[in-house]
Amino acid sequence: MLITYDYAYSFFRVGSIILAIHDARDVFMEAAKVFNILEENVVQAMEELDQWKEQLLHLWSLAEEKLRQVPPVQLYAAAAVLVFTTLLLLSLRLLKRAKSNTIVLTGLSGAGKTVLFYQLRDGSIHGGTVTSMEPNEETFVLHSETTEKRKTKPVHVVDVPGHSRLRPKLDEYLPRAAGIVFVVDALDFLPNCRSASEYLYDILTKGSVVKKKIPLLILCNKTDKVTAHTKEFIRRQMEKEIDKLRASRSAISAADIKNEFTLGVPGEPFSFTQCYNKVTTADASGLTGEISQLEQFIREYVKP
Ligand SMILES: Nc1nc2c(ncn2[C@@H]2O[C@H](COP(=O)(O)OP(=O)(O)O)[C@@H](O)[C@H]2O)c(=O)[nH]1
Ligand SMILES: [Mg+2]
Repeated sequence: MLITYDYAYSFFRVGSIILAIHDARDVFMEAAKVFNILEENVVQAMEELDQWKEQLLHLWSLAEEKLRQVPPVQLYAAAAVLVFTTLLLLSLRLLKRAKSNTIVLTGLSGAGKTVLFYQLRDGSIHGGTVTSMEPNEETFVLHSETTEKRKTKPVHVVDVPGHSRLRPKLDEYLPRAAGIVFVVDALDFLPNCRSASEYLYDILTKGSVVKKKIPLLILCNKTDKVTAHTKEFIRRQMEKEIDKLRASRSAISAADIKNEFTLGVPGEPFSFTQCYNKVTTADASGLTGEISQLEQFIREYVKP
């Protein structure tokens, strides 16, 4: 872009400004070196500094002269392009470094995490599922995006088994997560409501989740079956269950401070809207591949 502009607005003039700015920068680099010498020999350094000052002034007058020859419009255009490109490059670099692309799939065993993992990766389920005892993790471009022409950013998906012995594993992944997907079995929901709510409560009160405000999606899976509960029902039931948990947990917390944060507003019935992080609900069917709401959540927090 800089080169195009340069060419459009007579190459050598703008080029000479950049050269002048570049040379002026060298002076600062040298000044930094001079600072080192300063510690050993102050007097000598002062002399050198004076020399550099002279050269700087000379360069400045040179640059001023050159700048005066260039029409103001060209000057502004060149300056604007320079500032704009620098800012753009800087912000791109910062964004790249800061953004995580990890999505953590969690929830009780049998909720359908592993099936969802394969649907996201392959768009199909490998011949049946195995009861995994190790977290399944991989970085890939979502299957539904593999046919797109434009380049998309790969997502690092971790499927952490819900087995209670493996729950400490979750602590390794949560701090790095861009988003958490809490998978709930909508078919067999009621018998598991309490344990699912306890698990969710533990996640929502973790310091790493609260401080970083990691968004969480409650994904009601297995909606291909007509007897599956609705996401509204599941949300309400879990809110009620967490409300009960809140009372019992705060009663024992004096002896066993396990949860780093408390949830909700004291004296008010618990609602997910009171959470520090954003909690939303969605439907899915890992079995039939209806995972568009899940993919939407992923792409909201892991930009393509
Ligand atoms: N009907 C139905 N069954 C599902 C669905 N997703 C998973 N299952 C079944 O639920 C069981 C547990 O799935 P799995 O992915 O292993 O659960 P995980 O323990 O959370 O990883 C398997 O028998 C799957 O076939 C779904 O969307 N619909
Ligand atoms: Mg699994």
